[in-house]
Amino acid sequence: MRLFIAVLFPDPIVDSLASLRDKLHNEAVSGSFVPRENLHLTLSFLGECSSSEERLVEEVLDSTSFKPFSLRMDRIGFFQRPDGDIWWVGAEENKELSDLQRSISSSLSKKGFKLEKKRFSPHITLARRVITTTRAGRIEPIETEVNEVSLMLSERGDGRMIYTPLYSIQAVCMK
Ligand code: 2AM
Repeated sequence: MRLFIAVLFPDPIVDSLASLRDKLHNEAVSGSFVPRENLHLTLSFLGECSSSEERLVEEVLDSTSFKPFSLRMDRIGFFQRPDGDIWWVGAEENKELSDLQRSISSSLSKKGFKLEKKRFSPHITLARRVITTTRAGRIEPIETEVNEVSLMLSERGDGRMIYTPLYSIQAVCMK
């Protein structure tokens, strides 16, 4: 099974992301646009895992503790690709998010997972293989609170990706 760890968003935030995706879609010549239910921010991509590895990931999440924090998405941009670019909404520099991502990655590495060494660049992918004249830039900020992290199953079905939450941890509120 193919797994990744992600932050999912409440409906009103997904609505804002989906409307940015729709605007991009309207302006684009072509592209593959992420379905509304698949919009998420990846913290760690694990790739193909066995059931015992899945349990190890759950242990890692169980041992991860974080307080709720706010996250602000403030720009739209793209990663250049030869077959059309990957367009995303980017999050502002955020120490809580980076610390959370680092803590999960380091616990996964200690359990033997080989993770990609790429620098963490928090983003929500809106579309892939995009050909457009849209320009990258600032957006009306979208602000949300992160209080849950989910282990996600990624499957291909009916010609599209289906993402299913398998396990989640909640932020710990401390008074
Ligand atoms: P992306 O949105 O930038 O493509 C599920 O595939 C999630 O894992 C996506 O959010 C994807 O990021 C992320 N991911 C990171 N590395 C990946 C890889 N090597 N292959 C597929 N997905 C990857």
